[in-house]
Amino acid sequence: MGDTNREKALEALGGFQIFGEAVDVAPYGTGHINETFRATFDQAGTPVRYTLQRINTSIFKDAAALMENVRRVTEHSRARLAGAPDATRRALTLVPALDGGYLHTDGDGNAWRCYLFIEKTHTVDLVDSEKSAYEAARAFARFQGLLADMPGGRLNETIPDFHNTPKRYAAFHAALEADALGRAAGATPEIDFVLSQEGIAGSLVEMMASGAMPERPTHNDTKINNVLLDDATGEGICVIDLDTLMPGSALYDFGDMVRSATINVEEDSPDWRGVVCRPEIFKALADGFCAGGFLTEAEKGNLALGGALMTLECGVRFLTDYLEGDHYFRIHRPAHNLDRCRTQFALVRSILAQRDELQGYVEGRK
Ligand code: ADP
Ligand code: GN1
Ligand code: MG
Repeated sequence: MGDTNREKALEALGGFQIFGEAVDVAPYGTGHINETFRATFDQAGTPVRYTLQRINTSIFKDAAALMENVRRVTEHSRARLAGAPDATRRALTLVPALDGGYLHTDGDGNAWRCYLFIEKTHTVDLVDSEKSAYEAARAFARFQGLLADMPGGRLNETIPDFHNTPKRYAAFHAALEADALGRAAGATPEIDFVLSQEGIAGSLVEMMASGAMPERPTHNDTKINNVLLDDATGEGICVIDLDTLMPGSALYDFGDMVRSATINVEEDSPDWRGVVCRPEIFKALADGFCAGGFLTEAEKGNLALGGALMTLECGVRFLTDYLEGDHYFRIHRPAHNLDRCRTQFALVRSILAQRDELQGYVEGRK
């Protein structure tokens, strides 16, 4: 980490109601948008850890509206967990800023928030067992259950049209047309694949517009590493990364789990030619998510489609960003976004090739 980032993070910690002395601050996690740090404070001889995050406000344009969602959901979760001895491990706890709110804005206008660090948990980037997949999906289903009875009306839309796949296609077409960096010629197979799949892009938004698919408060970034798994038991105990809480579809949430968990390599692996959707992981996800007991027949009937669609959409977003010059997703090497879109498109192919079998499994469970 550059010293400047560390200094900025240390300075930002001073904006929160945390006591004791900061003894360590280091970048944490593998997210593409925000900056996450883990900070350790010495509190009268006891080390206490926190998660500090700088919100990317060029993407989340209204940090206050975002934090309002996070506050509502974390408070509601805590109320529902009341009495549980481990309630602070099962819901995120925001640390108040000095002004009593939950957002600290530094002198440069950066927006920061801070959570208690939940100890003795881990996350997985690449799922290594059916149990982890089941546990993560079960945790997201429980989270859906929590959101369902949250008072106070609709959540704020932190990124409008976030999972509107046709609009993602429109942005892709604009980027292709502009080809600002002359990168399109080097991405012909990927561009052709995107064009070949445009027929399914509108399926979910159409079902939602017709009322066939219900709108729900959803997480919208159900990447598998956004669930904390208990170190001792492997149980999915806490859903994190709440920036994209918004009204949406359960299929967005299930679909992004399929995208991030059934793949057999890391999201940015150059080995995209060997990418497959692991059916046993899909089945574990379906078991865990359906255990929530809230899905309608229309939702259950489209779980495999949701997986294909969310994976396609994410690939389209990576490719669009590549064509536009990598201004959205943080990259760590040239053509990183091109590698990312390749794994996604290979996964879409594999999901679609197995679609009947995957969906057949869900029908068999009904
Ligand atoms: P990003 O937007 O960068 O993905 P996350 O909120 O997902 O941000 O945090 C990044 C990583 O930090 C997570 O994958 C998880 O490993 C860890 N993490 C985040 N919040 C906590 C927390 N409160 N307790 C423990 N670990 C956390
Ligand atoms: C981003 O920040 P992170 O890594 O949790 C993105 C998701 C993508 C994901 C792909 C706000 O999530 O939509 O699915 O990358 N988040 C945002 O890895 O765009
Ligand atoms: Mg995350």
